[in-house]
Amino acid sequence: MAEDREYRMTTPVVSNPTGQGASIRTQVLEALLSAKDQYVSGERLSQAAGVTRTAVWKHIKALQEIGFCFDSAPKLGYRLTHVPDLLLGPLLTRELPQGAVLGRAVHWLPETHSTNAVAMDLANQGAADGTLVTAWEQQGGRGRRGRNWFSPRGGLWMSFVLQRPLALSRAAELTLLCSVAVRRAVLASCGLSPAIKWPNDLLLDGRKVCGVLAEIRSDGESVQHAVLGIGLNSNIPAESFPPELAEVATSLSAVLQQPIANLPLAAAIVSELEPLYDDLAAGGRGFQAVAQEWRAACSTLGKRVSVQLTKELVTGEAIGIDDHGALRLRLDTGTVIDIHSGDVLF
Ligand code: BT5
Repeated sequence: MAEDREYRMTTPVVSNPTGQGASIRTQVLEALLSAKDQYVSGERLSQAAGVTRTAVWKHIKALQEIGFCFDSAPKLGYRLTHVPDLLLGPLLTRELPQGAVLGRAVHWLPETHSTNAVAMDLANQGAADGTLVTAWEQQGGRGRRGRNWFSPRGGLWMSFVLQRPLALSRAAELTLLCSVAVRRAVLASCGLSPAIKWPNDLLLDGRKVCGVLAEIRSDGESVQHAVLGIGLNSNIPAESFPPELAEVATSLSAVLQQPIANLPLAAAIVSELEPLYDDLAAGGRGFQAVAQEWRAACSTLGKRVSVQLTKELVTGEAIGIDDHGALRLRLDTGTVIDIHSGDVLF
């Protein structure tokens, strides 16, 4: 029974994405997917997954609970007739470019507190570079500075474990590169062109559609490992945002007035992010290489803005961004300051 717990809807918080249940589910699913629309016998499934036929049946039931549909026939076994648009490893991997590092291991959780928290645990345990944690919904999705991230079913909630060595001075570029990657993916997949608000917001019609949260573990000089979290409101009906977000948040489906397929969108994000991460981790140009594109999309530059720092609010003109992503602000006194972390208020 233990293996079923991982994807039972009523399970409160799943903290073991690498558990046995997940790997059996992957094997059962892969055997069914590779048979295309042919039947696979219970016997073959039980051999493929190394479990009893009763255990296979339980996994089939659990897969049904999350939206898979099957035909089953007494002598023939099971045949997949419908695959849900969920970021499960066997489904996402099929969409990824061959040899992609990002997403080479995928842990999908029906519900969790925060994919960033799970990914950081895995990173601390030595999970491979590129390991991806995704969830159907998060109960404690987190933003920067302890803020909450509203994460119901329908959105893309993804956190990558990044293990390649990186100088601490370059860590801020991760967020900026990620915004560029998501923006490109949204443009290619949905034809929408979000604006970038420094440092980590993507906006559509002035409302936030995506946020990025990079968290790092560092020895003071270099990044030991990082978790790069992406929260993209793909399929969230406008009316389901809570009152405090109703005026400031939006989703791709709300703007386009049609559902969005999450699997190809997630694959597009990975395809865009991979070369940018490669370049940064190899000590390449990093943010500099995409700075022009970033600036062209940025809604912060050239504006008079107030920036909330940890302890004070500063106001001035946003005149630029440096090579590592700091926001350059000309204060009303004429002094120019570089801001590494803060919240822009228009
Ligand atoms: C962010 O923080 O924008 C980073 C959000 C990162 C979320 C992802 S989801 C996958 C991964 N796992 C996690 O636990 N987190 C990451 P920040 O700039 O601090 O913005 C937070 C603010 O955005 C909140 O205070 C709200 O005002 C607003 N907000 C919360 N949920 C939102 C949503 N779904 N859509 C738009 N705005 C939202």
